[in-house]
Amino acid sequence: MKIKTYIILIIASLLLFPKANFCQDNSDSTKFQWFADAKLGIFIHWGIYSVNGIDESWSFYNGLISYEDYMKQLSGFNAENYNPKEWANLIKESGAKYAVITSKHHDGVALWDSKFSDLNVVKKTPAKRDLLKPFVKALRKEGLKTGIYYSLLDWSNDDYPNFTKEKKRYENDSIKWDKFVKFNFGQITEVMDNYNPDLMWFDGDWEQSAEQWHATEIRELLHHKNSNIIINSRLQGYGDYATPEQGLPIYNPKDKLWELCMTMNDSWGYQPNDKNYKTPYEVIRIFSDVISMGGNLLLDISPRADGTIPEEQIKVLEELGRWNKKHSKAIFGTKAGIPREYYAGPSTTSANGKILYLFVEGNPKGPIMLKGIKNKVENIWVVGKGSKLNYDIKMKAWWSSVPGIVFIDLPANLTDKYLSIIAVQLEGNKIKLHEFTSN
Ligand code: H79
Repeated sequence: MKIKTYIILIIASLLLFPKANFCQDNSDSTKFQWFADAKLGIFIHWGIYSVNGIDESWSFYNGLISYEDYMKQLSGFNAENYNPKEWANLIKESGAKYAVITSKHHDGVALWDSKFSDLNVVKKTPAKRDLLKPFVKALRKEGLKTGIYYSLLDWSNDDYPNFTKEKKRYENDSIKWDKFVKFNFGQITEVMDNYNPDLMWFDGDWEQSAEQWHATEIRELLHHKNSNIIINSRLQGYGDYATPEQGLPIYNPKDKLWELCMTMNDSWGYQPNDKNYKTPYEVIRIFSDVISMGGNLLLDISPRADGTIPEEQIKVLEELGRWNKKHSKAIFGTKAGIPREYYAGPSTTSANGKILYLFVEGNPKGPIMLKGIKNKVENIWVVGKGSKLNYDIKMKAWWSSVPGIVFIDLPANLTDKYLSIIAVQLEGNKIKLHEFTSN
């Protein structure tokens, strides 16, 4: 092929695939290790919307309340019972390895004393202090990683084009837009300088393009401040990991880092009328599916305006913590499990590839079935309990390469209150799956 043809091909491919979906640099995998091992993070939506108990920012955007009335909530946001040490301790006890807190939602109300806008809790609410600083300190003391949520869009800022669903401030005004971009860079820099987060969780990117946000420069700024920072996907293609919201993937989104963010009821912020809480079992069952597919769960809590956490949410975190503690080996630091064709339930594999963890729902009447595993079984036991289990290998024909079916006997007293986990130790250090086409 002539050089000219090569050049044309390269240019054509650059035009067709202008950027990778994610910017994650795989050569730097150690940087992402803590995140891949963490499995559970706690999301915190705390803002003035907790005063009336209404939708965070969206309530005025969608016209459920006027902007003026929404902002009246500023006077009720007092944080008078806020105990960041207790928050961090509760998060630690849940088994989570990181937390992500809203520093500023789409309503533009910052939880720190921003030089770039007076619309912050220090200047405009009776809380009168930086609410992020003591929490970040408490997280670090507990050995937890710090994530900061920051909304790229700001519906309160006069230089930002969008105000509500019905009303835009302007269509094309490059002077105003440039002012807004400067403001955004100012606040992002403040967040980085004040809290040096391990993880930056952007939101609201959908309203503008990567070019308009100056996404590459935002990414560079973050890396300049902290070369180890991890960035979620909501930077118009310039983040590190996928961020599904409220939607549990059906199939394993293989070969990429991902994190499902999910509410405990149906609201991100505190809404006392919303009683549609997932039960501890449901949360644990969803969490099991997430880690079975190699992802993380970012589970939301929503403190009240005074800084207390609703009892229903504390209960879920405590139950989750109890279950995580008992089964920690099968959860933290593991990798995705095997496909459902091999075991009809969630599963994970140990980092060294020697142990397969099978999650057992309910109280099965008979033995559980594992098929298509070529490795020899060395040992089987109940995680968190230690009791060894008997098993039979059936259908193993000496002349066939098809592995036998492993039937594992479960004791009557097996069941955890939520999900039990069975460890299957295998020979070798890599699980070898048989492809079931034919023998
Ligand atoms: O902070 C919480 C929510 O307030 C915020 N993200 C979580 C963590 C959030 N809510 N909705 N969304 C993010 C996604 C919004 C999508 C929509 Fe649209 C915006 C639906 C309609 C307008 C994007 C643009 C999808 C369709 C058009």
